[in-house]
Amino acid sequence: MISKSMQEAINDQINEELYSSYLYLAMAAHFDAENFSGFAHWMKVQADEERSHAMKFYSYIYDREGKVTFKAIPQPPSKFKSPLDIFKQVLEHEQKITKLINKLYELAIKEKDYPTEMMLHWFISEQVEEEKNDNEIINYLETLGDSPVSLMMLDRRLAERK
Ligand code: OFO
Repeated sequence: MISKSMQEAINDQINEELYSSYLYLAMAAHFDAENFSGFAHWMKVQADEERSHAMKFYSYIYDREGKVTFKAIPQPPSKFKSPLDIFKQVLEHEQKITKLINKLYELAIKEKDYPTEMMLHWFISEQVEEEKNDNEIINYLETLGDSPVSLMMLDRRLAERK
């Protein structure tokens, strides 16, 4: 059975994942409003992934005979700046999530909660992948600039995300 402290920490992480989903959906809504359908698609896929992260934690709590409790999800921003600025915001957000996942891992070590350590390995690798993806897009935007042509090219590329 999962400890009360670990259950609470994972419930807090579920809230963070759901907020991440909401944040990326807000970014998708911004890009759709700006007619960047590829950027919007990328953000919608990311929003779905974040919800699936929340659900991984949700299922894990029940696998360990715990209970999920939800807290309010904060309102995401509705005003955004340039695509480069938005992806820098995404990276910053993911770096915060990485720190939170690491904290959960530290708690698992402290409590000698080996199953939670194992479960978190997936999230630790996932954070490496997410930060890498964000950095690639930031590098593209910094190298090629934000001229209409380079933004259109990137929009087409991001539309291909599965
Ligand atoms: Fe964006 O990552 Fe979830 O955990």
